[in-house]
Amino acid sequence: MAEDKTVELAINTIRTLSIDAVQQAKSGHPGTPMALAPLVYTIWNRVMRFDPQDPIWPNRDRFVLSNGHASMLLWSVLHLTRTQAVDADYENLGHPSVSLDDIRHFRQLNSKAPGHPEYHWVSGVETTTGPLGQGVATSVGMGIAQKWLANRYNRPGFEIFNYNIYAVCGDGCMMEGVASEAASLAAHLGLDNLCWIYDNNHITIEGSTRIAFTEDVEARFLAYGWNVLRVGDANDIERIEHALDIFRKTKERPTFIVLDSHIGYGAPHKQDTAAAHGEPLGDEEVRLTKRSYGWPEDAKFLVPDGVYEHFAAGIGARGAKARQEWTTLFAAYQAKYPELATEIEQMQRRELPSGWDRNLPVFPADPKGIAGRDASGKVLNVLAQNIPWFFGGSGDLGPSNKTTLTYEGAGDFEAGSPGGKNLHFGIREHSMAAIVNGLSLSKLRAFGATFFIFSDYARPAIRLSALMELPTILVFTHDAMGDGEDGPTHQPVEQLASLRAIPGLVTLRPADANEVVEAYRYILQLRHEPAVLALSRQPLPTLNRTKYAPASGVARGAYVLADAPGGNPEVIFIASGSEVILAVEAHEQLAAEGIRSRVVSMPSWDIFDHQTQEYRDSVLPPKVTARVAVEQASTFGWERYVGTSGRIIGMKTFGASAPLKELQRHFGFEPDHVAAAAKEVLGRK
Ligand SMILES: Cc1ncc(C[n+]2csc(CCOP(=O)(O)OP(=O)(O)O)c2C)c(N)n1
Ligand SMILES: [Mg+2]
Repeated sequence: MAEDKTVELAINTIRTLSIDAVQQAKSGHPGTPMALAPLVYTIWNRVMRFDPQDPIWPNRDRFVLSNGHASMLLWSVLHLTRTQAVDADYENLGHPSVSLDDIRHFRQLNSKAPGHPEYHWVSGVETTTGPLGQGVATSVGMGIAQKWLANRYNRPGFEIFNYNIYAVCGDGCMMEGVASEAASLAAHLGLDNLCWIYDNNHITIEGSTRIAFTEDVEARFLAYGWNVLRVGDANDIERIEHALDIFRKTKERPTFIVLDSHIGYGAPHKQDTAAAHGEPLGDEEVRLTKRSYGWPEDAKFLVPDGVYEHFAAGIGARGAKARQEWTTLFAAYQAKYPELATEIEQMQRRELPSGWDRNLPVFPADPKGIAGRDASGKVLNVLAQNIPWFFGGSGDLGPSNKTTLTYEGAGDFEAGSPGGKNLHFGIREHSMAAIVNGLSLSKLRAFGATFFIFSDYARPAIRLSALMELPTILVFTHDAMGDGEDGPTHQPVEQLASLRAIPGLVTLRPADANEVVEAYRYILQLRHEPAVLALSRQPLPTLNRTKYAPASGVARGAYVLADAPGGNPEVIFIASGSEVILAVEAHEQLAAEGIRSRVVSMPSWDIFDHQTQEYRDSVLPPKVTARVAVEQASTFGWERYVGTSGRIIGMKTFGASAPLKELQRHFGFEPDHVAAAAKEVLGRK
């Protein structure tokens, strides 16, 4: 009985902390934490193997709050379990991740209880959520990661990786397409380490789900091939625990638990209404709600005696024991399998193994050249052999993206072969990018691939990689009008500008095969930034690097590729990707006419912008204002480099369906046109 009382007290503490925090902030979402407190209590205190003392222990179970608006659930439980804070260097900081003071300052600047769960800002958050559907989709990447890690590292008697992933979601997540994509793949891959719990409360912001969402969600998940369970009362923690137990015993299928709940549970006037979703309850309703819980009506941010101790005795004790057992096991593993243990440690710290860049190709000068995607394919195959935990795949475009790992033993990742290094995402670009995030959050080095135009289908998850500071890699091919006849639906125009606008995302568009190699060399060394590669479909001449500057300049974002005599140009060409060769040809033409020009290859704006002022001025001397930028993409933003008196040869419309040569002529991507633009800015027409 006393135990029951404490359980109730613990659950009501989660509820009332959530209510008080939202009320104090005058903003936030109280209703769902009130309804799901028993669920979160059960997962955390009874089931999860998670040690609050070490929230980054590699074999911990993962908890994802996909309905991120219910963040107060997470702040409450991280606080009550006294989960510790860890910094970006993976050091334990010796203080709690979320203090009661943080909760009092919910949604205020610098509080560790922000509006939505933010990985990297709050220890114990496994992934950033808020854009609905992302959390569950990301959890599929975590499930794939666990399978891959177990396959590579577990040995008889050494279950180094056997963790599970719990993801909580709501009607919004269920409506979002990205969740459907991910659910379909999760079942195909038989991810029995994955459990989604669906908060079936029939309420979203506009009211009852009757207005827009009347499908049979259970039938849908059955059809995907999930193990579908139902708990009819969100307050019945025994049934919840039982369902979670069935999940852990179910093999070869992910589990989907439908949980019938009442949003705003216990609020006499707001329960089961949309008003409970995203508004403070109001002082009077707060009092009445607390009365219904048997809580002191005027107490605020109250953690009753015994509640911290109750969590310490539950998840605290269970988690500490599990971690200590694992640590002992890992020490024995280290003695027996030192090389594998070293890999695990390097991976956890996002380090690269020694020799990671050996055998990277060097491409000889060749006027015919090689396509960016082909050079990329060669590099990927070398890197995947040098770095065991580097792998990925495409959204059904492997043969076009040239991302297939073809070396002996690379293999396909499938339910029956979880050690394969070729992932097949199917035609699901959005969830592909979210899954790559999940793999990266699990410390694997992962890439996804598709046509550049379909980066738009992946963009929300790419944005989250940047927000989370994850070193993910997206390989986008067919970066401009190279696929000519496919026409404007397949020709990217605004994609480069739009990706360049994402803070912290490294965007690279290499000019030839050796720039592709250097781009990968740069990207692989990133630990906290995602990168996007835009690669050509068509062959690009491989520049003669004895005549022109070495491709290692890529690491500075932009570099002087060809210069005027004495480094004293009258006019500067700036170009990226397939247009660099146009600038080089224009430069040679002008030289023959006695006009002094410089060619700057600029594969990456963001890398260049992070160089010293001195370096940037040496590449683009401020006194040389005659400048021409050439890029087969939206002209948007190039003014920053060419200034008000420069010229931009780019796209102001969509493309068209025609052979590439004709398109290049039509849109002005020809050396003569580029040279003429230079004369124009010099006033020498
Ligand atoms: C992609 C996306 N679209 C819209 C929103 C805005 N939004 C936040 S919560 C919400 C309603 C969610 O309903 P549900 O998942 O059922 O949550 P509940 O109110 O039941 O907790 C919406 C539309 C969002 N966060 N993400
Ligand atoms: Mg709902």
